[in-house]
Amino acid sequence: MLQRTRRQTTQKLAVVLIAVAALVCLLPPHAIVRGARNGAIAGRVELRRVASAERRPTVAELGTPSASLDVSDRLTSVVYLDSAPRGAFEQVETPRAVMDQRGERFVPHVLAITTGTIVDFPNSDRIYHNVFSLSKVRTFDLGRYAAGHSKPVRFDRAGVVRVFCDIHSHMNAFILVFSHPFYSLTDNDGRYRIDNVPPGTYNVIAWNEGSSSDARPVVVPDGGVAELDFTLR
Ligand SMILES: [Cu+2]
Repeated sequence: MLQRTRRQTTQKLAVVLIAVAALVCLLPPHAIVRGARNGAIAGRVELRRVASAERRPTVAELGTPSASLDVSDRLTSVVYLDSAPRGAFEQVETPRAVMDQRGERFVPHVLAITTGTIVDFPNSDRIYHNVFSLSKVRTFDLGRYAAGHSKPVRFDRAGVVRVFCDIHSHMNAFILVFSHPFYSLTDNDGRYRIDNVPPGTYNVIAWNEGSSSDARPVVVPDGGVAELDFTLR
């Protein structure tokens, strides 16, 4: 009688343990830390080479609509996690983004997206453009199309895609494709903020106009904000 009760208790315990194990497996890894709240990484990117970018335009450049606007374009940096926390990224729908062709410029000059995103390239100018890229991450050539028309490109691989116009050599842009959503573009003051980061240690990189900083380690506290500033030369 006593033995049977003991056996039943053992069986019950086993069932409970299996149930707990199954529950733990179902939870995303960062949720295993009991009561852990997501935090953020925030700071500023200082560009040391802005001084040279702000030089006076040459006479030849004055007639070019892009010449005066390129400076502000070049101020946008992107700060991102070198690798994402496991299981933290689930994307249900296909995201869409837009890179416009306007005033003989690509708008925005820097676009950051996640893998699987479809980018539309509308032509908002009265002249023809021919958008193309020779980047290994995604090679494409959209051909020439008139105002009011648009063509889509899907980006399935992570990396940096350089975008050009075959007709106007001064037109260029960057598309940064990430395999996770932990990135942030800087604002006019160079400030960035990456939200919803599970607590943990990460390597963070700052990027501007094709050059990157070294990966810098940062510890995101439970529900807190880790401060991290960068200087790019
Ligand atoms: Cu063009």
